[in-house]
Amino acid sequence: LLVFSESIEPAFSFIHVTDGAAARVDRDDLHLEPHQPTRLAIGLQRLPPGAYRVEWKVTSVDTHKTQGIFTFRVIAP
Ligand SMILES: [Cu+2]
Repeated sequence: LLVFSESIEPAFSFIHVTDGAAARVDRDDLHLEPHQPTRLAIGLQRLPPGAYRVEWKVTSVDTHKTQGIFTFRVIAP
Protein backbone atom coordinates (compact mmCIF):
# COMPACT_ATOMS: atom_id res chain seq x y z
CA LEU A 1 0.00 0.00 0.00
CA LEU A 2 1.42 3.37 -1.04
CA VAL A 3 -0.23 6.57 0.17
CA PHE A 4 0.00 9.74 -1.89
CA SER A 5 -0.93 13.33 -1.30
CA GLU A 6 -3.15 13.51 -4.35
CA SER A 7 -5.71 11.23 -5.95
CA ILE A 8 -4.12 8.67 -8.28
CA GLU A 9 -5.07 7.61 -11.78
CA PRO A 10 -4.40 3.82 -11.66
CA ALA A 11 -4.63 3.40 -15.44
CA PHE A 12 -1.45 5.49 -15.74
CA SER A 13 0.40 4.11 -12.73
CA PHE A 14 2.24 0.97 -11.75
CA ILE A 15 3.82 -0.75 -8.78
CA HIS A 16 6.22 -3.62 -9.45
CA VAL A 17 7.53 -5.73 -6.59
CA THR A 18 10.44 -8.00 -7.48
CA ASP A 19 12.66 -10.47 -5.66
CA GLY A 20 16.44 -10.82 -5.73
CA ALA A 21 16.23 -12.56 -9.12
CA ALA A 22 14.16 -9.67 -10.53
CA ALA A 23 11.06 -11.87 -10.76
CA ARG A 24 7.70 -10.22 -10.08
CA VAL A 25 6.25 -11.27 -6.74
CA ASP A 26 3.19 -9.03 -6.77
CA ARG A 27 -0.20 -10.22 -7.95
CA ASP A 28 -0.49 -7.64 -10.72
CA ASP A 29 -3.78 -6.47 -9.22
CA LEU A 30 -3.05 -2.76 -8.85
CA HIS A 31 -6.05 -0.99 -7.35
CA LEU A 32 -7.12 1.93 -5.24
CA GLU A 33 -8.31 1.19 -1.75
CA PRO A 34 -12.10 1.53 -1.55
CA HIS A 35 -13.12 5.19 -1.13
CA GLN A 36 -9.41 6.13 -0.77
CA PRO A 37 -8.28 7.64 -4.08
CA THR A 38 -4.85 8.53 -2.67
CA ARG A 39 -4.10 4.94 -1.57
CA LEU A 40 -2.74 2.70 -4.28
CA ALA A 41 -2.33 -0.97 -3.42
CA ILE A 42 -1.13 -4.22 -4.95
CA GLY A 43 -1.35 -7.77 -3.64
CA LEU A 44 1.73 -9.84 -2.92
CA GLN A 45 2.48 -13.51 -3.24
CA ARG A 46 3.58 -15.31 -0.09
CA LEU A 47 7.13 -14.03 0.26
CA PRO A 48 9.95 -16.22 1.51
CA PRO A 49 12.69 -14.52 3.51
CA GLY A 50 14.85 -12.33 1.33
CA ALA A 51 15.33 -8.89 -0.12
CA TYR A 52 12.68 -7.27 -2.30
CA ARG A 53 12.47 -4.16 -4.39
CA VAL A 54 9.46 -1.95 -5.04
CA GLU A 55 9.47 0.31 -8.07
CA TRP A 56 6.53 2.63 -8.52
CA LYS A 57 5.47 5.35 -10.88
CA VAL A 58 2.16 7.12 -10.52
CA THR A 59 0.17 9.77 -12.26
CA SER A 60 -2.25 11.79 -10.19
CA VAL A 61 -5.63 12.89 -11.44
CA ASP A 62 -4.20 16.38 -12.04
CA THR A 63 -1.56 14.68 -14.29
CA HIS A 64 1.47 15.18 -12.03
CA LYS A 65 3.87 12.25 -12.26
CA THR A 66 6.11 10.91 -9.50
CA GLN A 67 8.17 7.78 -9.10
CA GLY A 68 10.45 6.03 -6.70
CA ILE A 69 12.19 2.85 -5.65
CA PHE A 70 12.56 1.33 -2.23
CA THR A 71 13.61 -2.02 -0.86
CA PHE A 72 12.48 -4.14 2.03
CA ARG A 73 13.45 -7.43 3.61
CA VAL A 74 11.39 -10.34 4.77
CA ILE A 75 13.08 -12.07 7.67
CA ALA A 76 12.40 -15.54 8.93
CA PRO A 77 9.88 -15.71 11.79
CU1 LIG B 1 -0.54 17.58 -8.41
